[in-house]
Amino acid sequence: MLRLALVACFLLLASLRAAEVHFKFADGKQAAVSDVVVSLVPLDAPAAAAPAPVEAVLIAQEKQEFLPYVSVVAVGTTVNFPNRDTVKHHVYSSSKAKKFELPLYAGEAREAVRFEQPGVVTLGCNIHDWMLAYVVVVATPWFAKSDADGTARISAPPGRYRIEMWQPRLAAVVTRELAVTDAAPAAQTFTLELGRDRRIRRNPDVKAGGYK
Ligand SMILES: [Cu+2]
Repeated sequence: MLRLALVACFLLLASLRAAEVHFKFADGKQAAVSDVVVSLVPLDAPAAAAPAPVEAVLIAQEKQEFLPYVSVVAVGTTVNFPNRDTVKHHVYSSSKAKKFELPLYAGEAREAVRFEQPGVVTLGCNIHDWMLAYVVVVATPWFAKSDADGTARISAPPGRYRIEMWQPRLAAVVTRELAVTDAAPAAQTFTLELGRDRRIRRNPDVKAGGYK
């Protein structure tokens, strides 16, 4: 009992020590950039072990699109791929960080997929060429994805970190260093040089996905 109380105290103190870092991402024209995966990799040893992911993540297929387009998960996370369409999908990835295949199926996928290696995993469907999504697997518990306003928040204990940023339209991962302190939330603003959107355009009457 005492031990439990001590652990609870420790966890409380640890959470109190976390500071929230605010991120804001824009492109060269000052437009907000969504779907930026940002993670903090501690530079001061010893790095805290990533807590075991508790929830399974869902990447659905809806209106013949993956939803969401970009996901970020910690190493060891299990992802389910429910098919909510009336047509069948054949989900696959041939990325180095995770090769897998869910042969043609309807409804719930037969098996969940566990992502064990850090890296960017590109998802496709063998039937629908335009279906494209990404799972970014990170080896740190401190990560987030920017929303439509181009903002993201991460709560992390004070210390020095390497910020890693990735977005489907970035040529490579962008890194910076950051010192997280107990002081007022630090706003981090980044201008990202984006390449073209690789998604295949569908019929503009189809109001699915985020085509621009
Ligand atoms: Cu499909």
